Amino acid sequence: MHNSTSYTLRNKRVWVAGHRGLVGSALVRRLQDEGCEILSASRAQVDLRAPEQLERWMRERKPEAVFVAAARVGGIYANDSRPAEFIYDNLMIAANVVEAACRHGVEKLLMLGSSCIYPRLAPQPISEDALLSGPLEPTNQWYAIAKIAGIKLCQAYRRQHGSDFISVMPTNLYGPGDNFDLMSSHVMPALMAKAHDAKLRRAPSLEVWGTGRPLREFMYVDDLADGLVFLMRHYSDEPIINIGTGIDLPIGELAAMVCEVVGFRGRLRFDTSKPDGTPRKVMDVSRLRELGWQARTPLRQGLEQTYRWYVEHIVREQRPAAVA
Ligand code: GFB
Repeated sequence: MHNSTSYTLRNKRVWVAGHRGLVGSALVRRLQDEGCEILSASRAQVDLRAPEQLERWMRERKPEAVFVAAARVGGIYANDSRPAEFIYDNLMIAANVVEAACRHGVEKLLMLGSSCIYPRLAPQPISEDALLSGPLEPTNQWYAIAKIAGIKLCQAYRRQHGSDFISVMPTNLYGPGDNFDLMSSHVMPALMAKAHDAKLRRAPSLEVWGTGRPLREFMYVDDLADGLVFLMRHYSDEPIINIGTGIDLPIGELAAMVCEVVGFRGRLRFDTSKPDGTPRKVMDVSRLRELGWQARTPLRQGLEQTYRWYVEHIVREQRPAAVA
């Protein structure tokens, strides 16, 4: 594998597409240490699904490096119930940003994918070679297809135009800046919001979707941001790269750990009318380890940090204003 160790972000104009999201906001935090100029485009300024808006913005701002963290994302229910949005928005974002980056001579681009691009029953831990080797998980196949298109766009532009575009596949993420809305969020923020609410109401139990048996791997988003900057600097090749912790646990155990962190002592109730999704999804992260990077934050510590952020930012904002 050919790796370049020469790319530097120092003094570069670096565009974080999706800077308000979970990943994008962590990247903005991490990039403060890189001595670069961070560019961002609000949704009101540029709709990334509209090529002409993007074209104008690129001409004005001239980014030299791009992290593509903009996407329509959500948990199992959002993916399953809004398939058109998940496939259309993500396809358009990927195609428009890659094409515009090539046309405007962007030096380096990092496209974010997802572990759900791999077949539902891929051998575990999932290696990068499992891509397109079997049928996808039905609940998120729409999102997965768009993310696979994102990978293929980067590979095609690398081959035809020599663009230095790479793709990175993160595992399930969590951390400060996550979406805590119960109907659209991923499992971790949903459980945290439910446990917090159940604690305040002194409820006897908390509802967990599905059987609690599916296995998932969770990575703290600030670790991810650090790994992405590492790859931006040290990786330059066509094959995709997984990023994760390599450690998974059953959803039931995650729920118990979240309850402990939040301080909710009731029972867990499993609603088996809700889907489980993929039975297991743990990344093989050996390629990234060989390159010289690994995740740092243990799950328990990451959950504690996230809960502090949740109380500070979400609970406080929801509190009704004091009557004057
Ligand atoms: O995080 P999650 O929504 O997405 O759900 P996926 C993970 C597991 O947690 C599933 C269970 O088995 C859910 O049934 N779960 C238990 C819950 N309680 C809850 C709850 O209150 N809320 C939610 N949301 N889940 C997503 C994909 O799959 O993974 C995305 O749909 C993306 O496209 C993301 O790839 C990384 O891990 O199943």
